[in-house]
Amino acid sequence: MAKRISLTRYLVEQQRVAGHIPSELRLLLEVVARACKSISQAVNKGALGGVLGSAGSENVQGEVQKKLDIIANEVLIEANEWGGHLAAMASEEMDGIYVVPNRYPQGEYLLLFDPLDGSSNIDVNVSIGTIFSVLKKPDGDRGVEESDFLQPGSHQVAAGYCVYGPQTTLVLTVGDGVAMFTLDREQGSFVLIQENLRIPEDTKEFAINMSNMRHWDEPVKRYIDECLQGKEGPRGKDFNMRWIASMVADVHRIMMRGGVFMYPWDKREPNKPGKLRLLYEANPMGWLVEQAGGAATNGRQRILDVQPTQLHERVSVILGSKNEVERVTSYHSAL
Ligand code: AHM
Ligand code: MG
Repeated sequence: MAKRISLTRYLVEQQRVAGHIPSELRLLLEVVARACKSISQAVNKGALGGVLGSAGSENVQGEVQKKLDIIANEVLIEANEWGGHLAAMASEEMDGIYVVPNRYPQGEYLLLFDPLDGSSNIDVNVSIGTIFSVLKKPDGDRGVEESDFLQPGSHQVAAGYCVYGPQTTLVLTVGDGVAMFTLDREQGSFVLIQENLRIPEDTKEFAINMSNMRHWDEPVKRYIDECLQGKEGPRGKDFNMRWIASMVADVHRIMMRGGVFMYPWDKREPNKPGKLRLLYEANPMGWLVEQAGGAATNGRQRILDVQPTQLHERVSVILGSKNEVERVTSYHSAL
């Protein structure tokens, strides 16, 4: 029987053999994975666990919070606050940062997350997930501040997501390619399925919410219009479309078989750069995609180079198969 490599062993090897991660970061990632297992269990129980439906509250972005948004947020906070590896956390579901309480030792890392991405899919039993990003606190000697989180994505030291779908799958990078693990429910551990995930450079599949078409900018309209013309159009090939409305599930499909994902700026709220959040959605996904040989831009700039100015800042997102992302990006500069 083929040797099974657990997440724990993979991380120990990353630390010991490859020297990619210090032990504190390894522990942090183990704790995040453990929290994802708990969230996966809650998701699986669904109505039987009383976890479906609205929590009757709104987050800082004015979105209605689902019970599972709050549960997942609490699971991640409780799992991570006492281990001594973190200084603070930030989440889509919390207005400000969560500083590790004084009763626990403070570490040097910052953890950012979207605890339950794809919230609109929770109650209809469609794939959802957790997205996370790890940064280092810039100055080790003073107390942590919100501005410490405002680092470009290129500073991330680890990033990943966990999809709660037909399988629970964790996808991770520490800057040395992308590895994928599936949760073995009987054993209670994540098992390595594939190392060095590669996204094909070309694709015939795009993911975008087509109902927003009338609000898009010209470059995005042009790209999608050319895809829709299929074999008879300038691209000379037919395209397929998928939109799950869970970024985590759409990105996972792209990790597996390629494609381009877009949530671009649009005219509905011209002052907002887009719908998705830079620090805990676009940056971790952008880095994972780049680590798998793909590309991620906001149409004008590499996402990982965007200098954040706010914790919950939004950004236009175009990511996935390299050649397609470059094409959409070139249409922006052609204007
Ligand atoms: P969420 O983090 O509140 O779930 O919102 C982000 C989600 C993404 O996962 C997904 O790509 C997008 O919102 C879907 O938006 P829409 O409903 O406009 O298609
Ligand atoms: Mg989200």
